[in-house]
Amino acid sequence: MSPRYACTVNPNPELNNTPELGMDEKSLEQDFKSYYGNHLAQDKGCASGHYLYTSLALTLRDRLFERMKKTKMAYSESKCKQAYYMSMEFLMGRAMGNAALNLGLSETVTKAMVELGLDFEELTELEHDAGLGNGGLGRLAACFIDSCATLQLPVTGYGIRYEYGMFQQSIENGNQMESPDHWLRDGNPWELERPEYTQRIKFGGHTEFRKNVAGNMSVHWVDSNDILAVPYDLPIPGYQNGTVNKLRLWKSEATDEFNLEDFNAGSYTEAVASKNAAENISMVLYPNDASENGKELRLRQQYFLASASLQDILNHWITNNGENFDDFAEKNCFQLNDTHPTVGVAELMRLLMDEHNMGWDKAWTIVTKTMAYTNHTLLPEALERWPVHMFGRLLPRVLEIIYEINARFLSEVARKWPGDKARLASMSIIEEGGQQQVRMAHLAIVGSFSVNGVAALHSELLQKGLFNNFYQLWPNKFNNKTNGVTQRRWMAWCNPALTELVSETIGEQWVTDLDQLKKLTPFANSTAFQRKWNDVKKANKTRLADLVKQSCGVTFDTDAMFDIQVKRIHEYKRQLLNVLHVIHLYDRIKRGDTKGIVKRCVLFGGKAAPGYAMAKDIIKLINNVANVVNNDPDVGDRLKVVFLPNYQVSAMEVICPAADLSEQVSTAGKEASGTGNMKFMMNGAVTIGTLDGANIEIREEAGDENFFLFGLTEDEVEKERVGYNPRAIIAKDRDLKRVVDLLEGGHFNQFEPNRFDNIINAFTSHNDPWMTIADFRSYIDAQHLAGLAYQDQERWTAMSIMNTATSGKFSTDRTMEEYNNEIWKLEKVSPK
Ligand code: 26Q
Repeated sequence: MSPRYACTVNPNPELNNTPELGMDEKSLEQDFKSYYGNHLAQDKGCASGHYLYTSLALTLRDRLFERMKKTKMAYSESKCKQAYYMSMEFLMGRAMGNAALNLGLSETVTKAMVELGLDFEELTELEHDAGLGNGGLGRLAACFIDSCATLQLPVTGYGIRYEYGMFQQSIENGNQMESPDHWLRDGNPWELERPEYTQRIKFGGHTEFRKNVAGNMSVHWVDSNDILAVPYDLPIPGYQNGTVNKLRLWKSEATDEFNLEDFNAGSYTEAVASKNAAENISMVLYPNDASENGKELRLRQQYFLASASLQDILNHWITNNGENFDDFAEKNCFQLNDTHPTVGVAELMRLLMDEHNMGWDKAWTIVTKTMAYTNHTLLPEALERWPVHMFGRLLPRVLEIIYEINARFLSEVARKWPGDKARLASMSIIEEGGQQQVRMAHLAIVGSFSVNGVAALHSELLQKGLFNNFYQLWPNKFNNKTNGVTQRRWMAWCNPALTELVSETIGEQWVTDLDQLKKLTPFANSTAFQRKWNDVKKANKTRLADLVKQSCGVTFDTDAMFDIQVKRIHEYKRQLLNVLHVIHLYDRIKRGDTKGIVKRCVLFGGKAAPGYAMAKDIIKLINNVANVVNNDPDVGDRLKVVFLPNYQVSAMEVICPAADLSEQVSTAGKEASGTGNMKFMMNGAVTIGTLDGANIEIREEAGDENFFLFGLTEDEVEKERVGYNPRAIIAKDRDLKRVVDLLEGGHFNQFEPNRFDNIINAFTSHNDPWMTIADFRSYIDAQHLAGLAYQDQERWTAMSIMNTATSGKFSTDRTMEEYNNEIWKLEKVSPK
């Protein structure tokens, strides 16, 4: 433990009797003024919004920490089992609106601010997004911990406090530009540094085997380069229930004994400068949403997270139980968010054996009773692998343990399938041949008692395909947990007008029991209710149109259908298919074939991994097509297209309430679940989608008549691959032929010859893994039907209402109940 802030006996118990904070308008106003004038020392000379924002944030934060202490006390007094959500990403977005909502202070704060001549909503917009994640997986972690706090489940999040989050995206001449997101520059009022819980993390060095006086062998990891992990806690409030859980994020720091050699050789400055290497570890989030394999810094980050978190949890255990670990597995559970923190399987073995003198079998029993693994991808190329030589150089002791885990595991496989060498090789944690690699997914499955996918189809495909060997060995480990999103942020906070309408119609219970939305069903065809519903949608569309005007300079007509695809840019997500449809509409308008065409505003948004050339080409194509379409007088306001730069959580809060049509068009079998699809559905958008990921369950809930289905099924995709000939399909489809001719003729790249050749080559290839052309016709037809449906206002509004009404399943409250009932088995604890 760090000598900094070492705990001493508190001499005065009075200090622990903090007076309770007021929750009324006057108290908030008073605290606000005190923070503004005293803590931040503002006077009439300044009018920076930053200080106003910070004053309110600190006022709310006090009330969160007050409840966080009580929650911690309740957990510790009840000695309850606890779960830890370990994730390299927590895509939190902004905290202020959520804090006010969950503290039950939305109205009070709004009024208090009015008293001070301020606008609460405007203040919330001054907050920088906490962009500590890439996309779905990171935002899922944020929704999960929100729901856990609301359900009063004792769950703590563990992650990394990146100095730089997801990069900021801007568009120059149609191209994505990246710039660093220094989100902590202006300070972060929501976090609390906890140096007294600092942990020490080892890297490098080597191992030594020693015999003690009793003749027992012990292993020592020596000559390592250590760094420190300093925790910062963020409060995670439940919805108006007194519970505030915590998210603990680790920052790396140098130890003070860094580079003693340099130091003693008189190189004081060089020694101090080498602090940099240590502090690098938590410097930046890797901006890839599919794996970028083999980067040493990334492995350092993963081990840093796993080791710091496990040591923290073991220290806490020892404080309460001493070195007796008999009940440890009954009281603790680790949920691994993908394989990213999976080195923790071997690290927990190391800590128990090397630091706490436990034997292998006992330690292994603890590990395999406490670890649970969630998989988020079906793309084999996205499975994490680490070169053995790098692993061994960085984490020598951990690699030894992985070898031992593997040896014991392979002998179990050999017992079940004697002589089956091929199976042994394919299941081994170590991949042989060429350069040896550690397969992290195999380590996760072997070390966990539970392995889950994130939607029904995804979990089924894991069992049938990717992990079939493991499924045959341990069928009972495998299960499904369909994703969700929190309706507090994704409806109550981001769509206040809809919230008011829904609550006045069916009551407020849906905020913590989303199935209540079913009660909207009888209103789906009511003229009066439809009118109100449309007014809400219209106001939300106006808000988005303002944002689009401001960021892209394009005017969106709010009578038009808002057709939206926002998500990371990836070939499997097929933004390209959407662009082909846009070009098709443009072509029809140009040739005067406008029958049945509805006015559309098409919006794209999303970031491409900086090294993913094809994804960046797709962004360029979208922008070039937008440029041509938006500036063609023949098109007018029939069709508008924009690429909204810098898509992030706070942008989605404006986008999803305004959507009419939600584009979920991935190649079947490739999108594990999707969660944007759920946010759109909740806010009354109708989905056009393939039978992929959670779309399947969305359609089951909404009903076929409230969903525009198209495309090959996962089975059909695999069959179509044989003899797939996109050129033949293009030749036979006149609409498609015209679209491809426009592209090949350079219509969208007049001054940049060959700019889109890579894209054209990709979708016309026999080996196109994403089968874009195979789904074109069925997509165009479904789009046409969606357009016709939109023209029938009443029908469309009923579809919209029915989507919201049937979205109950997609609350993370339901997801978390399932994790808890089937994996964690925690009891709910409420603070006094
Ligand atoms: C791995 C190694 C090195 C660098 C980066 C990575 C990395 C980082 C992020 C790999 C993957 C991710 C993120 C994956 C992700 O967001 N997956 C999505 O997870 C959602 C929540 O379950 C699903 O809804 C989506 O279908 C899935 O694509």
